[in-house]
Amino acid sequence: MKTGLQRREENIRFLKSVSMLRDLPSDKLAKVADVLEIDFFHEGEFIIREGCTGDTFFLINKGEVKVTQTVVGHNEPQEIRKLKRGDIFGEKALLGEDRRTASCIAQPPGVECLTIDRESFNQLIGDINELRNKDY
Ligand code: 6JR
Repeated sequence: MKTGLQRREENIRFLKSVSMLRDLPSDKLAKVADVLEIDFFHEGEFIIREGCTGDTFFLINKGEVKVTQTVVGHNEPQEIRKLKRGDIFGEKALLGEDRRTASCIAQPPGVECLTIDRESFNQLIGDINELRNKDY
């Protein structure tokens, strides 16, 4: 059984490995580590569905996520990229877009994410320029 302190230290180590968060001041990093929740998704599960509203920001701790988007002229949403450990997603609907811009689907054998809700996102990381200006 892990103690709260071990979990926090593990989270801080992970957060420092996420390039976009690396430069956060350590007091903010510690706060982020305190509010993180862990969430598991089975293979094939939609973590995010394009067009829905959303209040959650995701960091991938384990596994792979496929991103798909509706493209004019295609009946099926098209794969636009795959995301892996240390990558983030779900920032756009928290930064002004009112709807999810793409679908994010857990790949085999499943995905473990760390999540941050809208309120903590706004307080702690919503002003990171690299995140705000992320240009796909
Ligand atoms: N584009 C998440 C990953 C992309 C990508 C292009 C776009 C938008 P969300 O998918 O945040 O939920 O984190 O909207 O809260 O190439 N993602 N690759 N989004 N949007 C999203 C991102 C992640 C879905 C992408 C994404 C666009 C293109 C034109 C508006 C207009």
